[in-house]
Amino acid sequence: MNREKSEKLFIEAEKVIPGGVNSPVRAFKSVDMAPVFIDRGKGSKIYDVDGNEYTDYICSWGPLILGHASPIYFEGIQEALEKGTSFGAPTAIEVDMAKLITKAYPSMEMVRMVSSGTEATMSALRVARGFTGRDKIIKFEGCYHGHADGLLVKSGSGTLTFGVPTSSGVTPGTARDTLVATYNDIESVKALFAENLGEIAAIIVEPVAGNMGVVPPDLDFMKGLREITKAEGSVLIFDEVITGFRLAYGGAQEILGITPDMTTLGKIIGGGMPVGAYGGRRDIMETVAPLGGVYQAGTLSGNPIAMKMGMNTLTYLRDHPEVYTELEEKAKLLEAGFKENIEKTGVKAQMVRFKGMTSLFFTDQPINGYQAVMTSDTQAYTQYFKAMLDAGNLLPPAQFEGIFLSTAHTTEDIEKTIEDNYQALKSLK
Ligand code: HOZ
Repeated sequence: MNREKSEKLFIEAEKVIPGGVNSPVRAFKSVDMAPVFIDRGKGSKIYDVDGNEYTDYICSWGPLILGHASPIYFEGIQEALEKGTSFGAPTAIEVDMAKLITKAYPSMEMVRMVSSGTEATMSALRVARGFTGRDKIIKFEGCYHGHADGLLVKSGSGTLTFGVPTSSGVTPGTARDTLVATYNDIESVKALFAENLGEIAAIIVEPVAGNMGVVPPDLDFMKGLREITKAEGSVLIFDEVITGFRLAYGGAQEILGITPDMTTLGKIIGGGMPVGAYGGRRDIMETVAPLGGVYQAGTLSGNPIAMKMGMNTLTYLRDHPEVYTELEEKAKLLEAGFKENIEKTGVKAQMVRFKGMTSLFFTDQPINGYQAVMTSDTQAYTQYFKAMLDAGNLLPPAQFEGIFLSTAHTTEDIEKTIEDNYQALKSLK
């Protein structure tokens, strides 16, 4: 495949943008090649600037649940643009959005819109600290909650890929308040509570881990988190930036049957525009300014164009619950095909699926947490990624990320990807 224009653009980009990209994983560094620069997308397909077509399994890292450039996202957008793009004053659609979210997530009695998932998690933690009057938080090794200082400690996603799970530039003082436990291991959480009695403001967790690749939760572990936070007066925060409106309309909390105190959302709720949200119990959210003393603000928070794209997506999902069975069926098809190929080729790999979320790890270890994930052979992933790209499949350019599907992915798309997967796995031997 000729990717000359992408390669040239990358050389130019590297001169003026750190690493040539505006978000590290996009640099394709861990798969040892120049990134593809995108021109456009339509449905399940994405086209690079050289005119190559790929079936897209990144889907903007989650937001595009209806595929690329679906007319559903754009309904009424022209009229909205003509009214004006930003007012710095409240608009009616923000009330509609808040009503829709609080109805879909009954644990969120009040919600505040922000402009990214990072802002949502950062703000939720500030609120949890303000509410409890405590400083420390617990997160899990390999879980990623955006790039706020206190959350870049033993983090996931790009930080795993680039070997910097704890970022430089995070002060020891900040890092000290972030305690790190082991995902799916409730004993590690109990030990931290025992050592820090009365000091822990919150636990923040991806209820289905998606940022070290997909790691399904152990239900008893998740229940354990609910019990211990309740008993200790700490706030349980579900980071549903990836899982919210993706696993089910009501997110992972609906599927697991666990009610967190606070939830963070992003990605799908913006329909492809930069949007995040945090919310939770009324008594907790009433601490947010101007009602309470926890300050959080934003010029583009609740932006009317972003709200319109988000509402278009969410109302579609609300009115078409079959989307979720459809996505799960597609993920099952991918899972079955990849598993058969692993068996046939004898490559050491694990295909993991939770509802509509999947990951392929190059390891012989069953995937039950961070330790198992980290046994993956990233060299094998690199080779595999390149073979899949050349065959017309855009996968996440890093081992420790999830595969994203959309309603636009057809059975034919997936069947072709399964065949390409077979050839790619075979070429690894
Ligand atoms: N943090 C995202 C992956 N989990 C990557 C975001 C992006 O590069 O667009």
